[in-house]
Amino acid sequence: MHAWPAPEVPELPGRGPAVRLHDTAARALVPTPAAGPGEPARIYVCGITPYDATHMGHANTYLAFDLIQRAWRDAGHPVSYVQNVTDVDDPLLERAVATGQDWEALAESETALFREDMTALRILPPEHYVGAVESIPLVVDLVVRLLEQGVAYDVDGDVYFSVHSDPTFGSVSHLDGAEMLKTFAERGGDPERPGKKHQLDCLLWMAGRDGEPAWDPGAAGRAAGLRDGRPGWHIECAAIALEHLGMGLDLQGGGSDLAFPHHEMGASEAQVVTGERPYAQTYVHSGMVGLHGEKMSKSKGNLVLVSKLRHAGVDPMAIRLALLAHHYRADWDWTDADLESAQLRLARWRAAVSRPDAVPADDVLDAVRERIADDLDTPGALAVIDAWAARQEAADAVGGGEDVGSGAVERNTAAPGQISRIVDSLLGVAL
Ligand code: 5CA
Ligand code: ZN
Repeated sequence: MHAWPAPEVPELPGRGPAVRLHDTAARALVPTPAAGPGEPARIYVCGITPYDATHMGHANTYLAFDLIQRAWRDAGHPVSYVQNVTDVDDPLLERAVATGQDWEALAESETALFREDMTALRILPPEHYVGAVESIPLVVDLVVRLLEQGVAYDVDGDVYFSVHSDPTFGSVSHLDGAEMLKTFAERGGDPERPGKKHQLDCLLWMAGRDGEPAWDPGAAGRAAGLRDGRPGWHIECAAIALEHLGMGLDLQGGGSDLAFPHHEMGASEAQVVTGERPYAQTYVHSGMVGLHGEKMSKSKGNLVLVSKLRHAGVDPMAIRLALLAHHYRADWDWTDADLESAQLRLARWRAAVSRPDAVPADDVLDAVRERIADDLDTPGALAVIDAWAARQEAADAVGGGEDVGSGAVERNTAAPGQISRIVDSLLGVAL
């Protein structure tokens, strides 16, 4: 699958500090990537299930992982970035049936819209953008190996993974047994299915259902007893990440709704199949964006869509700034006021950088770098630029600065460009 065009990321002078992020598994801030400057950083971020358009929650999540990569690059790390598209799964097939569309056409058109939204928001694209359907041979290979290891089993033609074959199962999300069961049932799991060895065991391979697409598992798959079918959800991401990044990747990312079961189970599958650990060195989760007190979700339909705002003429950079005003791990509700204050801020910043000279910006770069490296404190980073803009406005108020006498304010011609490059490179906002 192809991704979307990459925005330019201006190089900044010097080098940013090591980035510290909150790791869900460690329950603490940790330095990322573990390797020193110059060493590559490997990141896998869970992609969309393309049955509806990009909403503010998606945008907020992909923005968080875009900012991490900008900060890593600024700290001297080349980045390998992989993202999937869950282009076959229950919710997609159900939506296609409900709306009378062809499921493939639905997946294709929503993925195309997602690419447009990501491009408009200046989100860095993955190096490998990989669909579930095109990854079926990779999934089959892992399922066959898990069957051979005796940690997968058949239930009426479907294949399940024994999650407790991983002795560290549970160490990503730290939920207790009761919370796991409840959350598993809410997020696509089937704890009550008869024939499973343990309620939490998850689907690896689903035999084809009437009227649903199914793929031939190939000779090795058939020899292992697989019927025509399709991948389970968690193994899809494990297979794609192992193929393109390998074990011990620096960061597995997604929204906080993916910590359990998705990232917990994917990690266990990868760790058991390879016999290595950890699957990922850090697990980073963004908060949930809601609307009117409820998590924004395609299934509930309470959506503020990126494309709808764009088509109404809203500047995507204002959308980006509206999201940046919240910490990436916060859960918050989108309101019109978020967008209005972002539009004011964008106009103010643009006015401040569009003059031939401005108050010096020498201390701004270090301050923004320091805020971002501290678990992506974007509200703090915006405050640094706001303070510079306020100094600029105050300088204008004391009289244009033409004559630098007592009480007048120093200006220089480099400052507007410096600020534009910092804001572009580290925050992704084109002024
Ligand atoms: N295809 C799977 C991941 S493999 C999936 O969860 N797709 S999704 O379309 O439902 O979500 C895509 C990404 O957006 C996930 O990282 C998810 O955690 C995130 N996300 C979904 N809803 C919200 C929300 N309301 N706020 C923030 N992030 C969200
Ligand atoms: Zn995933």
